[in-house]
Amino acid sequence: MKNKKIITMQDISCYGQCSITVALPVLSAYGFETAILPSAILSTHTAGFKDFFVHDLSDDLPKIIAHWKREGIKYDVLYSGYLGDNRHFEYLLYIKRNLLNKDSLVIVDPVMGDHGKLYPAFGPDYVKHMKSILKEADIILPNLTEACFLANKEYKEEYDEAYIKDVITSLKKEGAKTVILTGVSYQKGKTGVVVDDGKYQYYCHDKLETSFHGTGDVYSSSFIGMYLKTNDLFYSAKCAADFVVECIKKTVGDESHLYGVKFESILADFVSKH
Ligand code: PXL
Repeated sequence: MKNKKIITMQDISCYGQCSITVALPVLSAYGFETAILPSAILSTHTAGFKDFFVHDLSDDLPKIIAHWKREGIKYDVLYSGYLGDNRHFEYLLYIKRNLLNKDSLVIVDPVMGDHGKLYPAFGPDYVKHMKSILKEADIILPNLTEACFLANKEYKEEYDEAYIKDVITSLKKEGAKTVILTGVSYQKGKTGVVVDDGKYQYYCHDKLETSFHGTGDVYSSSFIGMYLKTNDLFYSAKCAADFVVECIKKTVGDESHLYGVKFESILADFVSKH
């Protein structure tokens, strides 16, 4: 799957190591050309910072997309993350229908929340819109919070495999095809990722005590880079989890760095070894 051209739709959080400032370096390190459709520009991400500045780009996006259409620009992979406005779902559909090459891939990270709660910018209406695009994606990459909102299931801190399988079944009823569900923990000190493309597989790894913002974006971007490189779903899901763990290890202990993970210094080495 070499030479695939990616378009990623998500915000630019100028500071904070998430969304586009993570996706671009990670996907470049895997060797993939990545264009951006920035949904909004924020001074920082919205979790953990107060009084952040937001400039919504919803009115501008149709002009960017229309120009691409006039130029005949096409992409092989559409990767969406934090969107931020209900209109962005229409734009995503338009790109899928008009600006993708044959045999393209649509990957949706339904970024909406964490730890059982939606992020501050989102409410039930946003969840409804996100639900409506599940059937458009080849692969979705929710964390457990997002999966529960999308599947209309109660979010639990403790659960068993039957609960996770029930959440996945409900996501599939909503139209999801391949589900990669992160943050699935069946025992203390461990967490992992479930990959379900018809076959259920689970990769379990150590859970580090400290959690950092933006690790979902590091996960999704490195999953996509690895998947485009290897075409191996489970291996890519596993490698992305290992990479996030390495990034967290690298960041723990630096009290001045609580907003994102320090992925930069270990990225090239990780990519070259896998
Ligand atoms: O990492 C997800 C994310 C991306 N972009 C913005 C966010 C968040 C999570 O809070 O606020 C603006």
